[in-house]
Amino acid sequence: MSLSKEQIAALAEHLENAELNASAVKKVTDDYPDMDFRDAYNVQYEIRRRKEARGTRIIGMKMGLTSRAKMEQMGVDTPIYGFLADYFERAESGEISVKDLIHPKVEAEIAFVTKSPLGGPGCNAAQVIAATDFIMPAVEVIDSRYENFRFDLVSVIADNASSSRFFTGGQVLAPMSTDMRTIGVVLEKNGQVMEVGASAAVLGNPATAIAMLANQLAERDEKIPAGSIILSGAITAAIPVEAGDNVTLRAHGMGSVSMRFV
Ligand code: 0L1
Ligand code: MG
Repeated sequence: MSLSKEQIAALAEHLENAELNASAVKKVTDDYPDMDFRDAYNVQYEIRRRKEARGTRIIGMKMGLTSRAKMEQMGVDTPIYGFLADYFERAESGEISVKDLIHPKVEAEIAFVTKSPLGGPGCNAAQVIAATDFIMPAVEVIDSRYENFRFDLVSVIADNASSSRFFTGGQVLAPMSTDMRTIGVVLEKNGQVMEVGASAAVLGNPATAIAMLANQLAERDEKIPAGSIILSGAITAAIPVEAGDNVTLRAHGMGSVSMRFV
């Protein structure tokens, strides 16, 4: 299917209003069951355009559904991407207001910060490592705009891959001297260990997820600019959070990132 410009604009407004008003909406495929991936990314890019037109800066990108477990859960074999707006970012040890969100969940990730542009097709993990300034631990707060976090792949792509907020912090590491496959993480909520994992859960190596992003963006004739922050995908399952919760991510050799939900 190929949605018209008017249909793309209407769906982008529908989803962005859901985000800004923190109110869940029905899936976009309920009205457009024949929408395809191209249509879905067109809606996502229209949401991005609306934000930029209001002065929001796009500071990076995220990869989603990068672990085998999450892909199997969704019945898909392709990771997806979304964009990170400036107001998604939160300072380490900061607070986050749940009233601005619908039903937030947190997941443990490794963030990459690039020092030179990365483009595909043919981008590989070695090129990602060469283009990366540093990596650091990150907690992504996902918040699907769809009721009960229920969606299909096309709907979640249109909804900017459930992006909403993220925290980075801890200790930065140089990519050249780090084995990015073996970073162990512990995700705690209110002092209790909720999830543990190793970074190889992300496509065998989180750098591979960044290469995949560069290759996917090449289909739209785009590159990852230098100075981008990129969330490489969840190492752990996502856990729900509510007001009063304290969350800490400990990443081996990279310190910790904490936050409080209010
Ligand atoms: O960051 C993620 O892996 C989430 C991608 C979208 C699917 C979801 O909301 O769980
Ligand atoms: Mg994520």
